[in-house]
Formats: sequence, C-alpha cells, structure tokens
Amino acid sequence: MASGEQEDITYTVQPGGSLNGRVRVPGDKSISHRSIMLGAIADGVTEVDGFLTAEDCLCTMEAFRAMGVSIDGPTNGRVVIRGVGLHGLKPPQKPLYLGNSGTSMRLLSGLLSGQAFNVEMTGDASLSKRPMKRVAQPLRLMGADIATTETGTPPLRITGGRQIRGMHYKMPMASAQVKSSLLLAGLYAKGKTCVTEPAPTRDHTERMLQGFGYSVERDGSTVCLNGGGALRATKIDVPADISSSAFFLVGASIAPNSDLVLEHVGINPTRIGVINILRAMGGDITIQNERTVGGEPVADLRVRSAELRGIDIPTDQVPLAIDEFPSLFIAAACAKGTTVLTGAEELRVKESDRIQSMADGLLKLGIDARPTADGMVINGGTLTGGVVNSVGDHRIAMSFAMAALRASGPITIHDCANVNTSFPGFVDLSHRAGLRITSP
Ligand code: SPQ
Repeated sequence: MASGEQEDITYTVQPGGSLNGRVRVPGDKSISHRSIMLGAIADGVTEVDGFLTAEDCLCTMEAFRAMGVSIDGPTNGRVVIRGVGLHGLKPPQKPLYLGNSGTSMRLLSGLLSGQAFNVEMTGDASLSKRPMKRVAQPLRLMGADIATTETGTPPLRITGGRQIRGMHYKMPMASAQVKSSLLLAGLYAKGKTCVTEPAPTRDHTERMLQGFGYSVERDGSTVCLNGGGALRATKIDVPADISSSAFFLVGASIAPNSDLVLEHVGINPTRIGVINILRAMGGDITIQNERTVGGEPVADLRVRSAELRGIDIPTDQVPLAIDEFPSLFIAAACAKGTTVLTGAEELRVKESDRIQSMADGLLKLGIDARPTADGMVINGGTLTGGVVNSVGDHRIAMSFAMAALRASGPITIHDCANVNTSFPGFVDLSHRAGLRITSP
C-alpha cells in the first residue's frame, strides 16, 4: 500500500470442517527481508527463490530501489538483486515508507546509520506507534545520529556521515530485530560489534551473513562481527514460513479428522517454539524429510487432530514462539484445562497489543481468557460463533479464522486487509485445506 489507508476486508468463517491434504505456505518473512538487505549491500548479483511477495517485504524492496539498487521481480517468488557493495547505496529522494513492517524499520535503522547520507523512515498507523528507542539508543552509543519522536516512535531521522564504532551491547529484551540492527550497523563500524541476548532469538541475520561470506562469531549467548569486510553475492532459497504454518498447525490440531502436511517449512531451532508448545499440549506433529537448504534447516510437518490439554508454557519457549501466541491462544481455548503464559510482555508492542486483542476476541467467543501484564490465563471451553476485530493485525485475523474449526457458530472477523503484509493468498490456501472461509 502506498499509504497507511486500508479498506476493511472481512472474513466470514463457517463453523466446523477439518484440514487435510498437502499445502505449502508462502516464504519466510524474516528471511525474505534479510535477503533483500544483504543482497543490496553485497558485491555481485544475488538470486533469491521462494521470496515472500507480501506487503512487508515489498516495502523493504522498494526502500532499496529508492536507494539506487536494481532489483528484478518478484516473479513467482524469484528476485534478482544487483548488489551495490557496502558503500554503494544512494540517498533516497523522499522518506522511506515502510508500511506495517517493524522488521524493515528496525533493521534498516542499523544498516543506514553508517551511510554518508541522511534518511527518514515512516510507517502506517500501527508502525508509527511501535517502540524504536530499543534500536535508537544502542545505535547512538555506536555513534549514530538518529532521532525519534519524543515518545520514541517513528518517524526516524538518521543524519549520515557519522563514524560508527563497534561496541558490546547486552540487550535488555530478547529481540532479533535489535540484535540484527546492531549487527548491520556493525558492518560499517570501526572495530568489533558484539551483542549478548538474554535468551536465544531468531538467528537468520547471522546465518545469512555467513552465507554471504561474512565472518560472524558466536560464543554462547554473544554474537560478534568485525566492521569493514565485504559481502559476496550468493543464492538464497527461502523456506516456507513457520509463522504462517502455525495457523495450520493449530487448525489441524483442534479440528477433528484433520491430517495435513505442510511442505518445506523452515525449522530453524530459534523458531520452533510453536511445535514444542503444541507437542507439550498433546499435539500430534511429525517432522519429516529434514534437510538443510541454504544454511537453514527445512522439513515437511505432518499434523493430525489431537486432544489438547492446558499447560504452563515454559518461559524458555517464549522467544522461540513469539509470533505464534495468537494462534496458540486458540489452541489453549480448545484445550482441556488451563493454559498459562508468562514472560511474554513483548506481545504488547507488536502490530497490535496481541495480549489485549486476543483476550477481547476470545471473550466475545465465550472463552474465559484473562489478560495479565506479561501473558494470559486461558481456561479451555467451547468457542461460540461471533464477531471479532483483528484491529488490523494480520496474525490476530488468521488466528480467529482457524478458531471457527471448533466453534459452534460462524465467526466474522473485521479489519483483515493486513493479512497481506505476511500471508497473501491465505483465504484461498486455507479454503483449499478445508477451512470454510469466505471474503468478499
Ligand atoms: O516485522 P514485524 O512487524 O515486527 O513482524 C513480527 C510479526 O509478527 O510478523 C512482529 F510483530 O515479527 C517479528 C518478530 O516478532 C519479526 C522479527 C525478525 O524478522 O527479526 C523478529 C521478531 O521481533 P522482535 O521484536 O522480537 O525482534
């Protein structure tokens, strides 16, 4: 979208049904963003297959085009990036509009802190409320000149021409975006940049940098790189997104008579919390045909219906499943007993406050869901039909769509346009698998 304006797209999902067959969900969003960023500043031509043609990743792509990078595609998931090298980006003619995408804005903050030119970054209504101090503060410690609004939100204004210095930063929260932002700034820094994380977060940036021939060292929870090297263009095969697969893992688990295979899913150990948590709840998920594709582990996931039970979600799984809690809350609503989530305050600063958005919708569907400061307590019960609002959050919309598989009446979900930020084709694909979903 060229502006933050979205038309209201409504989903209507009839109750019941099951999910069956084989499906391949679109490419991984985190890896797709990074393929454009690293491809753009590499030397040579990077070829990407399986790229996620969704609004968030297209924002990243347009940002680099605006900085003089020639990019072909996406055509059937294929993208060709003519890298300009670490110092070849050109000043954009106008502010970079990054839509709904926190990943674009936070990672670009780091990457652009070391450029010779000034740049401004803006976003839609949701992104304009998200916290940016978490990247701005440590980037300033590295010597960047970066301004936010008084409340620490976008727009961000970076004044170029600063010498970035390496540093060792201990992150106060588990965030792959903060870690990646600092590592990308570190490429331009004098000396060594190290980031220590309080818990493991997705490591796609580190893996991909190595794929581009850039040396990254990991020692326990600390990851380091030296500035001043060069990236060599490479080929990238983007696996299907485990975060998009999560809706189907939950849907097939809660819907009787389901037996579904999700093909070619990225199962990076820093992303598989949803599988671990569903299994702990009694979920029946089998990992088949494990292989490594372009430095990332990939597999087919077979999921069958199961009687789920409520659990206390282990806190070490929280960062590994951070984007999957909206759908896991639906699993908890269908489980026998109580599910308790703690240590997930980060959910409150996503595309929406995902604790509140999900609690509001679950209550409307007859589920006893009590939000807490850092999580939720959900007593499993019977989902009724009803009308809920996704508040413009893609993952809330898709999670409530799956809830209909176990609801006693139809579920109507308003404000679903942003599903296109991460999962274009969701309605068709889920309908093909057996969800009784329509969207005018
Ligand atoms: O890009 P955005 O909007 O931040 O997307 C989300 C999502 O649900 O799609 C978060 F709302 O995913 C983030 C994720 O939560 C993507 C991401 C990444 O690619 O590095 C890391 C996570 O964010 P964080 O804040 O934990 O670093």
